[in-house]
Amino acid sequence: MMVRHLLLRGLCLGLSLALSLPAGAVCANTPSRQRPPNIVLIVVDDLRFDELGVLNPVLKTPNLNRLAKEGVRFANAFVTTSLCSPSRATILTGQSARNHHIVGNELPEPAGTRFFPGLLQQAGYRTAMIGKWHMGQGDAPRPGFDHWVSFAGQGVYLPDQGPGGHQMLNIDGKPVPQKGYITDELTDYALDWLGQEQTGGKPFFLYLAHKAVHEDFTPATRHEGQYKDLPAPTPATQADTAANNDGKPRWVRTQRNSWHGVDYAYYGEKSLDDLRRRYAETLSAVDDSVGRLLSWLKETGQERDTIILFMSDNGFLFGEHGLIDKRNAYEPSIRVPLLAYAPGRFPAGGVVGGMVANLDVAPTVLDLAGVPAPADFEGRSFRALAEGKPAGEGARQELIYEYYWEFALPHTPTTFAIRTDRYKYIYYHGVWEPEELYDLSVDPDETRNLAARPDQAALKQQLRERLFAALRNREGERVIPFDAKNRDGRIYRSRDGAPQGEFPPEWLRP
Ligand SMILES: [Ca+2]
Repeated sequence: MMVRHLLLRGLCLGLSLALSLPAGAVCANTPSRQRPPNIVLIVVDDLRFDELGVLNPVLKTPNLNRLAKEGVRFANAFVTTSLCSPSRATILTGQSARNHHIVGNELPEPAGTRFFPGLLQQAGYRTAMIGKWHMGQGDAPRPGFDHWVSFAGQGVYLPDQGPGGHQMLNIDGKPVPQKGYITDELTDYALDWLGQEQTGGKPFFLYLAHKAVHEDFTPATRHEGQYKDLPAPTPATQADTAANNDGKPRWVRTQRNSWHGVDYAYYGEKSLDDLRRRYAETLSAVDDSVGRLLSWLKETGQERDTIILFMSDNGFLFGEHGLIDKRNAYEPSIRVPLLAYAPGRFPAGGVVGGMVANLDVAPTVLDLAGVPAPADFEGRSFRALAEGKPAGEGARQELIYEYYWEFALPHTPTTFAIRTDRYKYIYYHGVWEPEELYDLSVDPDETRNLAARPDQAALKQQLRERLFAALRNREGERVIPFDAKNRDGRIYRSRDGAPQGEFPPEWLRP
C-alpha cells in the first residue's frame, strides 16, 4: 500500500494544485480498495493435485503452503482436457477444446481467438504474459498483453538445451537469449515488469505460466538431491496383477510398456524413483518463485490489493494403473491443484469441496475484476466459493472430459468422460475397448469397473446419454462425427480363436 499511497498522494497533489484545491480534498474518498484488484494467475505444468506440502508433508513447499493456509484450497478442481495446449487454451478462452479447437499440442490457435486477458486490457488493466504459451510452435506476442516473454513450444529448463545449443526467448517481439534456469528467469522477468508496473497507476494482470514441472524434470542446481532420501511410494494400482488389470481396457495394460507407462517410463532412462524425486525437486524453484512474488507484494504494500490464483494445466499419474504422465480420464490425470490467495477477500485456510474446472478460470478472473463475461464462456465463476459463500444457482455439478488421440504419442485413445460428484463414465472412441464406470464414493482409486454389470446398466445408459448430449460444439454439431453409443455392439470374440495382434517388430526394442 505504501508505494501506491505515495503514488496516489502524488497524483492527488498534482490534481489538487491543478484545480487549486487543498491537498487531500479530491482524493479523500478514493481508497485503493475501490480500484479493481491486481490479479496474478500462476499456471504450473503437469503438477499433481496432491503435490503440495499441505497434502504431502514430505514436500517442502512453504510458499505454496502459505497460499493454502492463508488462502483457499479447492479440493475438487479438474481439467476438461488433461493436456498442455488444450487446457491452457481452455484457461485463457473460457471454452472447451471442442469449441476453441486447440485439441492437441501441435495446433496454433485459430485466427481471431479471444483470450480473456484482452478483455482485462480493454477494462483498464495492464497485462503481461510471461512463460509457456504453447499454442502452436510460434513464440510471437499475442493480442491482449502489454508485455510478452515467451518461447517456442515447450521451452527448455536450461539455455544450452535449446535448438542449436542456445534457447531464445521472445520478449515483446525481439529475440533474447535465455540466460539461466527457466523458472528463476521467468520470475525475474515477472518481478521486473511488476516493478515497472507500480508507476502505471492501473491494476495489473500477470499470467505467469511456468515450464516446470513438465518432464524432463530438471531441478535448479540448488535443489539437486534435495529429496535423495524421499520415499517413493508405489500406488496400490501400479502392479501388473490380475486384480489391477481386472476391468481395465486393454490400452491401459499395453501402455505399461511405453513412453507413458511404468515399465518403460520415458524409455527407461531414469528409474521411477528418480523421476519421482526430480519431479519434486523441480517444484522447489516454483515454490521459490511464489515466495519471491509474495515478498514483492509485501514490500510494495500490495498484499491486500492482489489476488493470486495458482493451478496446474493438467494432473499427472505416477504409477496409478501402471501409467505415468496424463491424457487419460483417471483421477490423478484430471485433478489439478488450485489455490486462491487474497488476504481480506478469501477466508484463510478455507477448503472448498465444490467441483470447479479450468473452464471456470476465465469467468472467475473477469468476475474478480468486475468485467462482464462473454456469452460464449462455457464455465462459471467460482468467486463465491473462494469467498467462502455458497456456490449458488448454476454451480458446477459435473465435468465433461474430452481428449483427442495424438499421432506423436499414440498410447492413449480418444477419450470422452462424464464425472459427477459420485460417478465417472468413460468412453473410448475409435477403438475396440470396454467402457468404464466407477462409483467414486466407494472406489476413489477406480479399481472396480462397473460398466459390464447388469445392475448398473440403467445408470450407465443415463450417463452415456448425458455425455453424448454434452459433446456438441456451440454450433450443435457432434465434436467428431459419430453415433451416440446406446448399446454394447458386437463386442465378443471366441475364446478359442486367434490371440490379440502383436506390435510390428520394428517397434520392439531390446
Ligand atoms: Ca501440461
